[in-house]
Amino acid sequence: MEGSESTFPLGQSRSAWSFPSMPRRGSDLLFPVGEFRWYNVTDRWTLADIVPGETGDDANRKLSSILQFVFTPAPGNPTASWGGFQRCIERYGTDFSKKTHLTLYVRPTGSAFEGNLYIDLGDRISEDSYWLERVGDQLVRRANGELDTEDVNSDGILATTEDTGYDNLHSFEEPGYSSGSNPDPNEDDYSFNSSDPLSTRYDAINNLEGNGRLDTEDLNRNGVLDQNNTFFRIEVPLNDPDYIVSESPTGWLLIQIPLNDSTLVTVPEVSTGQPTWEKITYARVWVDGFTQEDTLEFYDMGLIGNRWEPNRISVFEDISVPVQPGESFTVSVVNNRQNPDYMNDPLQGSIPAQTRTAI
Ligand SMILES: [Ca+2]
Ligand SMILES: [Ca+2]
Ligand SMILES: [Ca+2]
Ligand SMILES: [Ca+2]
Repeated sequence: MEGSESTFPLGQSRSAWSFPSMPRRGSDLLFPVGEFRWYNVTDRWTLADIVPGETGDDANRKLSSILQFVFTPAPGNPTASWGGFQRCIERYGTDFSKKTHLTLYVRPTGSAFEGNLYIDLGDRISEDSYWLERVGDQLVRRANGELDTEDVNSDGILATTEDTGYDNLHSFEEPGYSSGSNPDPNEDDYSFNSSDPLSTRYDAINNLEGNGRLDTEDLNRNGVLDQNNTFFRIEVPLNDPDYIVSESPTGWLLIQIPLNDSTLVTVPEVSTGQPTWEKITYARVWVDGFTQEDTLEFYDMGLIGNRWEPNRISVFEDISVPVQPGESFTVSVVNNRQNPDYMNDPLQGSIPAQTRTAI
């Protein structure tokens, strides 16, 4: 039964994700947004660092797809403060009804262990994102109820004049601009230089002006700012052994959550309708509960299921032991990565075939 899982990756490329909308009902005072950034680190981890016992050909090759998320909670109310990132998975929705688990490798540091990690999945997640907007003299990270887009002529194509950030102003048009002392008044210029020191290297990597992309809040490209919420919320426990499948010496956790776990998978108050797994359009990854700046790293985040359909199992009336009330038979998938105690078929001849037990 190895290799029979089908996986839908949520994606771990920086550019696949955008600024998030507010994940809870509430005011910015009660639930203040923090500062955050996300980006790919390419020279830090190998597969063997992440997956205990990995010995394949690529085990010691550096991975290029680790998604690192740094969150700095708001100083006034750090543990209530939130941050995250979100995306459209598939603009008309994709069917997860055959999926059974959320799976991800995650590596928390510091106060992230005590924080909360959530993954929201649904047909509708508000597109009205929190971005650093000029309000009078101040720059405020907030959502404004309007569709913010660089695509001023709505043709879906990036014109050279459109790569301005959501303020629709080039830096030299922003209030207070001075080429020497204030070159980016609205603080939305993209920059990345791999030779910069780590402490500042990623500070402007999520900024939208000059990033070479046509950015828009209209993630599903339907021409409007969708503000409805109909989604499932999956709480990802970072310290509950019931859900931690493996832990590497370098601190990477493999966590799997059954989608039918009613404790961790809920429909939150902010959701206005009953979501369905048959149509998932958006994903939002977010945190709260941090007490200070800390980091979460992600690898292989996705939905898994297996190709057997539980309801197609039939009972051989004559030869089987009758199924007792409360008993059920389910088919699940094992592999040597996510089930470290599972061994492949023994070497031929080591066990007489007729005594083998099906796994
Ligand atoms: Ca907006
Ligand atoms: Ca700008
Ligand atoms: Ca842009
Ligand atoms: Ca839209």
